[in-house]
This record gives sequence, C-alpha cells and structure tokens, in this order.
Amino acid sequence: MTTPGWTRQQVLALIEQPFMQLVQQAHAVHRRHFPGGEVELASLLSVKTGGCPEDCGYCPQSVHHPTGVPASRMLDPAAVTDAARAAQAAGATRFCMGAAWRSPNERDLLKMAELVREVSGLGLETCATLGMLSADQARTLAAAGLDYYNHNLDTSADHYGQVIGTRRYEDRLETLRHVREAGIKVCCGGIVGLGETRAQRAGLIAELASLDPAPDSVPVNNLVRVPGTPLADEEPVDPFEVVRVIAAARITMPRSRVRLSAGRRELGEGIQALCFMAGANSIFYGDKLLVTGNPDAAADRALLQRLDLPVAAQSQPCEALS
Ligand code: SAM
Ligand code: DTB
Ligand code: SF4
Repeated sequence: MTTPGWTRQQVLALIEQPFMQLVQQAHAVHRRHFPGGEVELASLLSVKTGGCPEDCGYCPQSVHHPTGVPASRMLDPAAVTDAARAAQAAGATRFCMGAAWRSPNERDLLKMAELVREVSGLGLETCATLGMLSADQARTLAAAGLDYYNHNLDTSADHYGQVIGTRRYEDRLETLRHVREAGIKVCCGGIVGLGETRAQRAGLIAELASLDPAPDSVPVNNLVRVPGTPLADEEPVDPFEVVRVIAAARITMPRSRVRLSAGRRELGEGIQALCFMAGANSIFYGDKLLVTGNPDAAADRALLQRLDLPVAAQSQPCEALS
C-alpha cells in the first residue's frame, strides 16, 4: 500500500487543532496501530566524534563551531561491541552508531560494515548514521546486515538554508533513496526549535509523511542548545509544541515508530508522558546521546513503569527490565 501524500496545509490544520483534541486524535490512531503500546529502547553510540566538515547550525560536532568538542578517531571494534553488549544487558533492542562525517570514505565504510556485522551478531537491531551515502555504499551496509539508516531531513525545505549551508535538501533526499533501494529501513525525522515557524514544522512533517513509503522510524528531536553553536541562544520552543509535532507525526505516519529523541531532559517527565500519549513509542536510552546528556537509564525505566508502558521485547529476556 502506498502512503497518501500530505500537504503542509493539511498538517498545519492538524497541528492547529485545540491541543486536547489533537492529542486525543493521535492517541486513537496510536492505539489502533500499536495496540500493545510498547515503547522501543534504542541506544546510541558515537563511533567517530567531532571534526565534522559540515556546518549544521545545531550541531556541537561541526568544525565550524567553537564548542570544545575535539575531533577523535574512530572507536575500536572491541569498544563498540562492549557498548552494544552493555546496552543490550540494560534492555535496548536497537543499537545506533553515529559518525561525524559528511559522508564515509571507503576505508571507514568497510570498518562500519564490520561493526554492523558484529553488533547484528549479538541479536540487536542495527542502525547507523554516517552522513551521505552513495548507492554502492548503501548496498555494502545492507550486505553487512544493517537494519536501519538514520538520515534526517531536520527541518522544512524552505528553512533548511537558514540552518545548514554545506549541503542541500535534495542531497538528503538522494541518500534516502539509496538507502531504500538497498533494502535498508529508513529512520528519518527532524528537530523542533531551529527558529522555524509552526507552518515550517508542519512542512517538515508533510515532507516526511509524503516519502513513499513513509520512514519506518521518525526521530523527533527537541533542539539541545549547545554553547558555541549558532543556535545556542535560540529561544526554546514551548514544550507543548513538541507534543503537537509528535501527534502530527503519529497521525500522518500511523505505522512508523515515532521516537522522542534528543532534548528529553529539557522536557521533563510530565511532557514526556504527554508525548507517549500523543503516539511516541521509542526513546533513546542510555546516559549519553552523541556528545550531550540524556536521562539516566534507571530513571527512564522507572518512568515507563510509573506510566504502565511496556518496553518492546528483546529476543532474550533482560534482567534489567524484570
Ligand atoms: N553526520 C550525520 C548526519 O548529519 O546525518 C550523522 C550524525 S548527526 C549528529 C544526526 C542527527 O542528530 C542530525 O541530523 C540532527 O537531527 C541530530 N542533532 C544533532 N545535533 C543536535 C542537537 N544539538 N539537538 C538535537 N538534535 C541534534
Ligand atoms: C537523531 O535523530 N538524533 C540522534 C541520532 N538521530 C543520531 C542524535 C542527537 C544528537 C544530540 C546532540 C548530541 O549529543 O550531539
Ligand atoms: Fe556533521 Fe552530522 Fe553534525 Fe551536521 S549533524 S555537523 S553532518 S555530525
């Protein structure tokens, strides 16, 4: 079945509904498509940090911004598999490896393929986010067993140039095509709080929902304002706006995993509960994102328990969750 296209106007009309009506509508869609209501735990590891040549205005890892994040070498395979085992022991089912590259070079891509094989061999779902990929590179990762590739549109096409100057929206869409054609599932979302208008937020959701098929996973990040980045002093968005965006993502992409991603610490537990109500059913789990902090894993387990939200099952039972 193909995804119906969504226009910006249609999504804006959804987002602008009275808040409770919007959350109620999104919750009904969520219950219909995910009757178990389980929340996926995805852990994140930066396998190559800092020194990125891209100029993304939100990102602490860009060489263009004085954030004090040093460029480091790629992690050893043993360090990556140790981290993956620890994430699995703590209850994660998906392991996402991130690298601060514009696009991987051939040598690094082969190293990544090896990491994918190792992590996949542990029984974890694998995800990678390495920047732009050629069709050949996507096929190499697919052959290594990569389940998901994360590549975000980040914002609407008409706001993109305000935030990123070193690549174009069309470059992102091209990589997404290569990923899909190689048979890898697509993880694609964006960020709220980049100085965009509500109509531009609706534009991002419309772009995502009109990908055919819609992304399998949709990360919704709340901007983490890192000192030294051009967006460090951006006015924080009203947290209820994040809930509205999650709700719009759930309604327009009913079968996708909608991940409440970066910036959860700043939202607090009450708003996170509203996000789960509005259809978020995945989180980044573990004390660190790529370079910034994330809620403590034990606190996240406790929160899900307090909300009676089951976690997505592992292939083997996990002690940390019992
Ligand atoms: N370099 C690759 C790329 O850009 O595709 C992969 C890593 S990059 C850090 C992955 C995503 O993290 C970005 O597309 C953006 O959505 C998100 N991100 C980066 N910095 C962020 C921040 N300060 N707050 C929220 N999300 C952020
Ligand atoms: C995504 O959408 N969010 C993650 C992941 N994909 C790679 C990254 C969030 C980064 C937050 C800031 C940092 O720690 O660098
Ligand atoms: Fe580089 Fe990705 Fe950060 Fe952009 S978001 S600067 S591409 S690591």
